Amino acid sequence: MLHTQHLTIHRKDYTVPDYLIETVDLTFDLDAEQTQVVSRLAIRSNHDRSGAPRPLVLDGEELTLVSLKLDGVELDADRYQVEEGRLSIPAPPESFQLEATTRISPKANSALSGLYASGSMLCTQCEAEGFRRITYFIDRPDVMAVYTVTLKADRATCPVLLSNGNLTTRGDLPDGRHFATWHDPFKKPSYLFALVAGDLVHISDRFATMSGRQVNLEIYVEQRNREKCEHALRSLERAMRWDEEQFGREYDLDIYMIVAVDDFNMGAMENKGLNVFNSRYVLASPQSATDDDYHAIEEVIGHEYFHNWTGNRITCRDWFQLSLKEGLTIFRDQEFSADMQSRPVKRIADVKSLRSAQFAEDAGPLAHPVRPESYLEINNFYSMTVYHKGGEVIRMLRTLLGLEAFRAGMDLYFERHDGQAVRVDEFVQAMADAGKRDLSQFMRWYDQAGTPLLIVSDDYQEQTGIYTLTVVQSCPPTPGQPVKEPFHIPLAMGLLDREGHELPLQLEGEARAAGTSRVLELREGSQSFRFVGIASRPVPSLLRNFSAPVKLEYPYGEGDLALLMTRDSDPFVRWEAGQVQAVQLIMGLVADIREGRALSVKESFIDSFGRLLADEKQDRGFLAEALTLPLESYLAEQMEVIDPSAIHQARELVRDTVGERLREPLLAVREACAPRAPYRPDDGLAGCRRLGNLCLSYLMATGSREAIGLSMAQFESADNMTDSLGALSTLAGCACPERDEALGAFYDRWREDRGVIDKWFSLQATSRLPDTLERVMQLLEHPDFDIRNPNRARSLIGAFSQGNQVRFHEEGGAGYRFLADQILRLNSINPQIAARMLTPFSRWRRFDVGRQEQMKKELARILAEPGLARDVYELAAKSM
Ligand code: 0A1
Ligand code: ZN
Repeated sequence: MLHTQHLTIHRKDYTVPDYLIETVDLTFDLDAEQTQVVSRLAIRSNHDRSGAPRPLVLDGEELTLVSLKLDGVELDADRYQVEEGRLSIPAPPESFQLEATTRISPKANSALSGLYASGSMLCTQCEAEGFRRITYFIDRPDVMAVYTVTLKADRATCPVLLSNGNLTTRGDLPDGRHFATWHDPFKKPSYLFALVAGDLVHISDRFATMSGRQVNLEIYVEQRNREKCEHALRSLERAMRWDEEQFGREYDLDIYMIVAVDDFNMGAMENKGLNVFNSRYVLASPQSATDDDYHAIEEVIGHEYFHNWTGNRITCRDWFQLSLKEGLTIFRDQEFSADMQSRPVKRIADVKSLRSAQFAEDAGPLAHPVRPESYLEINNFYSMTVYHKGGEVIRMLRTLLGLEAFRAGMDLYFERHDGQAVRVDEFVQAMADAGKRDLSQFMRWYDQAGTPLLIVSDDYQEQTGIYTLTVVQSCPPTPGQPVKEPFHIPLAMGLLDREGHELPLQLEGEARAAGTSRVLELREGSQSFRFVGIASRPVPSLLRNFSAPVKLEYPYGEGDLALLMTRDSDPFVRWEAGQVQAVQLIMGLVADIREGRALSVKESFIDSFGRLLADEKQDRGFLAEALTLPLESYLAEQMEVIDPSAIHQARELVRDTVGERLREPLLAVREACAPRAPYRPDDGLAGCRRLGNLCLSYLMATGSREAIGLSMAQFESADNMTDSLGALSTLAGCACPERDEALGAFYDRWREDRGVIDKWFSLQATSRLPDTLERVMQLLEHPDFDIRNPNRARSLIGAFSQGNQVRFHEEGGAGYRFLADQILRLNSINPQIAARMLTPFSRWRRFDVGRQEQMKKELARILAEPGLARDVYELAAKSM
């Protein structure tokens, strides 16, 4: 049972707010030590006043109240109550102005929620419930108001003063201070409020929207980062154009600002007209950023921009609807990235991350529906499920409706709900109306947790030419949901004959075939589909483009997989067939290791790997994905009881064997991928670099002097971070003298660059060498380690515990003790980050009894801590 001191919030308890706030006028006297906030709210009653008026209850945390006036008159102390968390006025008038003056301390705010200091600047983070740490307010997303904000600060240290909307006036004040006033004409919920003050420089450009309006685009950074914003700016322009072209959505203010801050809990925040970004998703230079960094920046810039319509113009009625904006915006940013890069490679990357992180979440004690039923701390629900499974749910809607009806559904949603705070239901209804479809069963995707399993079997009758596919769906129990109803699932598929030709797909009763790829709609526990006119037993190509977030089982033979891998028209299925082969091989070896049998890697695997490697026609980026073995974390998901060391040993054996047996082709492909010209991030060669580095990593798996020499040479000569890091990561995993030499040189070169030093910490934390934990502990003492900086904490503690399965789960439990110690340190500094670090402990049930006991012991130690933050308490208690 969960503790009573923490209140559980239930979705079913939603009621409309008793009061609404129409306008908000804020004046900030900014100072890092102590900031004064004067708030003037125009409030009106929103309940039936024929009976007694209801109390006005305002949220407020860590605020010092200086004065409170109602319609200009100071309120006597007996007319209101202040307790931790809220301020109430028992019987206010029907409509009135409330003026509250409060004091806050940005510098003391290490939780990075509300107004806080990052380096020399002041900035805010209000989602989900940070606004109440700035001033008293009805801090919920269905209270939408028009904001006018005046910022006052010291002119010398804070020349730049920014808030949402348009700048209306600015000027000087006595004592070396100055002010700026901003007005945002769009009604918005408090979580979208933002301010930034500091000594910043900006780069800018003009953007002409599709209707011809001019918009100023401005990216603000600290002086030393001025040269690193170009890519972010171009990404923003691409995102703006893309949203116009794909969704007909135009930007709506005269200015769009992005500010990069070094201390930030998440990736970035979509505040209206003033995005605040974790600097890692803004700053890039060709020498210091990898190809992946460039792509991630483009994606996150797109994500926050797309929120302007899916999140800001139409927002969430309550936080249970979070996926309304997040799932939809993830889907939009994935599509944007797919259009900017390679669509198949992007889809594969997204599926990999969904499977390794979201499927694991869905299979554990923290499993929750895309639209949860209850929470203690909403910050804990910014989860893989709400975001990425939520994105897959939108994708399924598009698959079911088709492109045209889906677009019509989006248009209808914008038309109906612009300016409103709505539920997921309103979105799905717009889709149902535009597509003329009944989506009531589809809603189960929002309400039932767990990853459905599809068991597919088939039957072929030569005499009749009928091929029958039978699909049985089920979904395992999850906390609070022992029994599941069948989902409405789009299963995209095709059939291949033995030569690999795609067969026309005609279901019994249909007049003619409908192409060679189609979407079967599953709605029942068990369903059969009868295809006619099939001349010989086909190989089914299933779940094309990963058309649903499900697990699928079909008894493929080795020949079937080889056929799909080389001949299927769908790149995802081609990639997946290779992964299934690799999983089968590695899991076979895991069994051999556990049974003490002799180990050898099947010839046929090396042969097919070699053939793929030699295939010059394949896109390089796709080939790199196809030749990458499944992650240890994904392999772990395939085991009843996870054996991290056997998984690691088996996977390493395969890598070593490939490196040994395919030495020559690996050398040749790497050579062919070697740079011919100076690096440019947009030279279209990212796939080539990935493949070259992958070849190097296979060669390095053998530990040969030759490979170490190649790695060192690449490390020393690389003119870009992708190749430098590609080499260094292999060296960081190598028990050779070059390891410390290279790590030392890298540090010396990059010590002034925070983003790169984060990578330096991560590389060491994810090294598979046996001394890694010892190293990590030493790195905690490194002068550059700062647990208060979320990126740095993640780069060491997070990377080790979430990216190094074999070393974290090492027998003896030292990794667990280390993590629990760090979580307890973080608990009092930054509860959100502390809570996110708990994930590995939530998986304890999947391990052997010894590890279970050790992990539970650490969870108990965390739970016994006095003053545990709600964020940490919720996840630790639910994990137990
Ligand atoms: N809405 C942002 C994510 C975000 C959520 C919470 C934050 O602070 C607790 C910060 C950012 C997005 O989806 O990008
Ligand atoms: Zn988002």
